[in-house]
Amino acid sequence: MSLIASDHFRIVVGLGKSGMSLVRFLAQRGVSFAVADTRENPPELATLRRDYPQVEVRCGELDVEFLCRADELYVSPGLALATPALQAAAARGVKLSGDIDLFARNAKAPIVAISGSNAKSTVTTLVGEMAAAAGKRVAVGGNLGTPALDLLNDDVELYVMELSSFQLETTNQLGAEVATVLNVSEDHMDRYSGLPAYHLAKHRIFRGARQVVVNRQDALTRPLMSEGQPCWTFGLGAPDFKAFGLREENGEKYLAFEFQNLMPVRELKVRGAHNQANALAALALGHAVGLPFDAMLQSLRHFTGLEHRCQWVRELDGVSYYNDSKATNVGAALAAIDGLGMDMDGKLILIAGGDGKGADFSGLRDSVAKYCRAVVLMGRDAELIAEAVGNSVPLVRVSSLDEAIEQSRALAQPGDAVLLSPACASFDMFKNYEDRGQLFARAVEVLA
Ligand code: UMA
Ligand code: ADP
Repeated sequence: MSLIASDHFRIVVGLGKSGMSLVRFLAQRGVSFAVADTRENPPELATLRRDYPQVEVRCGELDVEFLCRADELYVSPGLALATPALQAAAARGVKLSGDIDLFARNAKAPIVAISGSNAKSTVTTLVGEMAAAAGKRVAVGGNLGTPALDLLNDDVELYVMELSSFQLETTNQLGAEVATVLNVSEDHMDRYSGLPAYHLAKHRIFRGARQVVVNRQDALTRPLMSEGQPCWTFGLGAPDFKAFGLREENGEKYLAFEFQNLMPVRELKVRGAHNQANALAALALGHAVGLPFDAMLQSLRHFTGLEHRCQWVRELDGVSYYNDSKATNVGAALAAIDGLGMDMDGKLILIAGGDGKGADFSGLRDSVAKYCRAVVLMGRDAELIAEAVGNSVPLVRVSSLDEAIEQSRALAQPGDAVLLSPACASFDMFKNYEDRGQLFARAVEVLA
């Protein structure tokens, strides 16, 4: 049975990856729909024309009259619901929806739902690997990798979903088996009126959740309205009941659950306190859905981290180079600066800057003063960062990534590390964060 009314007309707004997954989903179920995108040449247009030539597509500025032909619009997470044409359609009674509610209504297996400002992809991947190690038929995706609707399959035993605030804005009832907001710090301030609006969007993940996982060190991760569900916690302090944390015994630090030590922290391959928090969060989520500890710990021992997240590239002249291109907001860059900084004897040469998405960079000031030898700034919002971090360390302005690497190399001393952790999106200078990270890694690899 398809859980979708067949007498309604729908329009998919946005023809990117999630839009195309909606097209496939609706077409397979014989639902009538059309497609709109504000771009003249959206990414999946050729695929749509090839595979579904009968579907009507409107490209370019959204036409409210056209949108109002629909009972319901499936809006891409990339488009703000505040877009005037969408609001005009909503005012005339058209429902604004997204792919995640549709996914949730059609998923037959329990859902592990993961949001947060940072660490979503890392924790989602880890829980997916833990479930696979436990022998579960697991599907992993959402904001990361495969769009939600493309994951639907009756054979799946567990869904592990990374969900962004953009996806959650249109999510009314997820009904996850366990849901978490890993942490909350400013991001996407070009789309939200402020932190409270962003926070509210993230918290929609808890709607209908049977269990929740909370970060003890971040009060903003607690559900706003508790429905009395079982609540597991994680944090870097020693754990108590229903809690995961770190415990030190005889000079050895352990990942621990309640009063049981699970595994020495030194067996983790990923570095930094933030990655220890991520391991604990993954354990809490996995435990909530009944994954056995031995399989989960085996996955943790093997996990070497994801590309572009504090990834070690090479050492040259006693200086390590790290690619943290995925640090597209201040919270992520801080985790890298603090995490690496407190773990090493030398100092950091930080390469930062790009499209700041309206962020307040002043949070970087103390960590830069404490752990950096210099900051190399590039990109559109370089001056905003310069103003925010002040004069505690030398600031060097550059106009390209190659120049940033050259200057960093000249500034670094043996024992230091060069860290690309921009605290900004990449779109002012690069295709995306992957492009930025790959160009950095390649340029560093060929340094002679
Ligand atoms: N756009 C338009 N007009 C449109 C539709 C989109 O100009 O009519 C532009 C917007 O600038 C938008 C961009 O195109 O930001 C991408 O929109 P899209 O509909 O082409 O996006 P998809 O390919 O469907 O990708 C979306 C998510 N993108 C965003 O939320 C911006 C992907 O997350 C996600 O993997 C994919 O759905 C599958 O679920 C990416 C992302 O950057 C990785 N997410 C943000 C993040 O992680 O910070 C939230
Ligand atoms: P997301 O999917 O939420 O963007 P990722 O796992 O891709 O998360 O990591 C994004 C960035 O956040 C990386 O730069 C990474 O180093 C940083 N990061 C990882 N874990 C944490 C954490 N627990 N707190 C803050 N930042 C983190």
